[in-house]
Amino acid sequence: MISRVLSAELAEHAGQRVTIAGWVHRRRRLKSVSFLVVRDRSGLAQVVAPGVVPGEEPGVVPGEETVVRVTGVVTANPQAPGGVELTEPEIEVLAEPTEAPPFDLYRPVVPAALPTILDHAPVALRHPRLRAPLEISATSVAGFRRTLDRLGFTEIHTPKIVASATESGANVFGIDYFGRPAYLAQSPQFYKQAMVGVFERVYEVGPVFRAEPHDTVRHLAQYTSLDAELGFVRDHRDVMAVLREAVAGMVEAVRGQPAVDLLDVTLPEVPAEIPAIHFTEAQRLTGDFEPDLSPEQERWLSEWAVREHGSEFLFVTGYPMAKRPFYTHPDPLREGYSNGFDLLFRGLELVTGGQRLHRYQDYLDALAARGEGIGPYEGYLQAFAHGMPPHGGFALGLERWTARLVGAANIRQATLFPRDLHRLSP
Ligand code: AMO
Repeated sequence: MISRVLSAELAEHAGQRVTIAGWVHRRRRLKSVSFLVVRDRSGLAQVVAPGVVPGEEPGVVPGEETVVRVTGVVTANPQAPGGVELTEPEIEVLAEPTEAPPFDLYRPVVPAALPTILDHAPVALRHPRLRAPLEISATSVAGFRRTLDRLGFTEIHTPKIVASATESGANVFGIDYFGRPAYLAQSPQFYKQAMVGVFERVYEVGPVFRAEPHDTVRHLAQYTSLDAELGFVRDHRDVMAVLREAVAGMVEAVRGQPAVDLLDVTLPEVPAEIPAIHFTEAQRLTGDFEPDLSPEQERWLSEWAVREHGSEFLFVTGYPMAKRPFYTHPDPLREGYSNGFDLLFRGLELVTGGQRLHRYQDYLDALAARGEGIGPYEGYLQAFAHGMPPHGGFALGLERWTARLVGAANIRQATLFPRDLHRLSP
């Protein structure tokens, strides 16, 4: 077995004969010399081969996206990536592409429009700038997990095939479950609450499904939800404090990551206390008194928070009960308003959360008030029948987070194989 050296480690092997492996990122054939840039998971390595010999087969130096193993001598060259290159190479082809890439993957900026990129995602994502948001997503999730682990949360994995809608009946995908109607989970909401009765503090990172009929730059039909739920809270403010820690942990996790530098991402500062305004105040500031905030209002409020508080994050608290799901806890001091909040980040709703009802009778009353029977909720209501502490939680949309972080205009630029109104493949 030949031990493989990664391109990022080459400099440590100066003077030695080593083997690298990866994809031909770029081939440049000149008369006197040919350059082969090999891409592996850690970056790029330059290989210098003899030039094109007249009459020789062009296939001697393999073309772009050929999978190769190259053995050569690590030689200093200040112009090469990492300051070294491989000379005197032996090149072995592991797999030859049967099709040319849809566009040149070696160009520093992607020479294609988003639909082309998405149509060719399995190969397009090999471009360092296209894969970078996904690296940032992965690290963000690691930071989320690390923070909540530190705070005594237990990670859970809940069913994605469920018997009832959790958020609203409108945007739920129905499925045929062995002849019975069922749904793809819009949220782990009911299960994360039930699990507060077991672990007190839980989180989940998983897919959720929304039959979103709108074709927008911020909605997907499947996205990754970063959910948390915790018991023994005073009210929603304890949930907001945990969310602040989770977001700060995500920012710290990505700090210094090569993908962050590559995309020139400006990381936000997470204030020790994120500014918060009441929903009615948000209405007054924006002069719009609709019972929900519009995307324009969210953008305006975000800019206001930067101006007034120097913060790219803003909590809006106390959303009207009428606009929140039945499990929402009302504000005991303000009729018609809730202990629910949203967190806005760079002009967009990033998180929804709040305090929940925790008494069994309150659930019966809330469902009755909405004209719903308890039938589909029987499993969920077990938790409350058997005693639940005051609790609350939140859900953060991972793709929205990454898109806002990297400044992507469209959420699909931060989504692996997006599912939307039109897209089911690749
Ligand atoms: P909500 O439905 O507001 O709340 O969703 C929470 C967060 O998920 C993201 N999000 C989406 N991202 C991409 N495409 C979509 N279609 C989409 N819909 C929502 C947003 C949003 O803030 N159960 C509650 C959460 C809770 O109270 O704990 C819920 O799911 O970033």
